[in-house]
Amino acid sequence: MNRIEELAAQLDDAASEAREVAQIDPEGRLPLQDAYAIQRASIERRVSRGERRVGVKMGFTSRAKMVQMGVKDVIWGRLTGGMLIEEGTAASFGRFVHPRVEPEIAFVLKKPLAGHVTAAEALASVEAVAPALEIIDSRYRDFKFTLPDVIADNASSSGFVVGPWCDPREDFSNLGLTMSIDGRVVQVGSTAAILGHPLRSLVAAARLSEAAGEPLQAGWVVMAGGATPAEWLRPGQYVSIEMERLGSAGFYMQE
Ligand code: OOG
Ligand code: MG
Repeated sequence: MNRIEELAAQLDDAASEAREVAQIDPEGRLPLQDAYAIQRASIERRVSRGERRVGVKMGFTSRAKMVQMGVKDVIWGRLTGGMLIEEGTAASFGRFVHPRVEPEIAFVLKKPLAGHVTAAEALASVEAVAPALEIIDSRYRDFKFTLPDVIADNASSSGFVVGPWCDPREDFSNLGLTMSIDGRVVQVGSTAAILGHPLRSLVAAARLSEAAGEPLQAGWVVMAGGATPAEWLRPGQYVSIEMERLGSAGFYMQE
């Protein structure tokens, strides 16, 4: 096994066993290309166990998230079917290391989308948009990482919940949203916090995934990134997002 595969195995094992590991690059010296190669190899391991690639997640697309985690660059990760938590169902707390949750907006594509595209081209490829929640769960001790660390760890992706799919002709550039835990509002924001317009996140996803040789496919989901800081999750909680016009989505964190 080469070094990239070794680190991919380490992170994949940590994720599947819900076990924390030490940072792999605490000084942040690893070239980003190598960090993405580790991510790719770790997802290949999941796919070889039978998980299906279902899309892409974007990270650090809002200032709130950049400030919370101390990272300034937009990153991306790979989504598999094993990460999907059906809306309204329960996820088992034991499957996570130290999970957090954040409110997002999701796209599902009706056409492939690749390379340098305009916002209008991106919109034309969208089948539907939905309010969504992402469960992030860094595999690193204390949820602490450098940019190469978090890229290698598939951008902390661990679970995602998608609400009702809505017509993308609805103007979703600046929709108010709240995230609630056990009925109490814990975060308030807007979809405009995501790069000024969530379509810009889809434009970036099209460019980055094509550059990695894995262009966005029809049927894939793209998670645009957290609109507010993330909140810690605890067993027994019910978490929901309520988004203006698009509706709501939620899940239970089971003991
Ligand atoms: C990294 C993932 C960032 C987002 O939506 O900005 C992310 C992390 O915060 O652990 O998912
Ligand atoms: Mg996120």
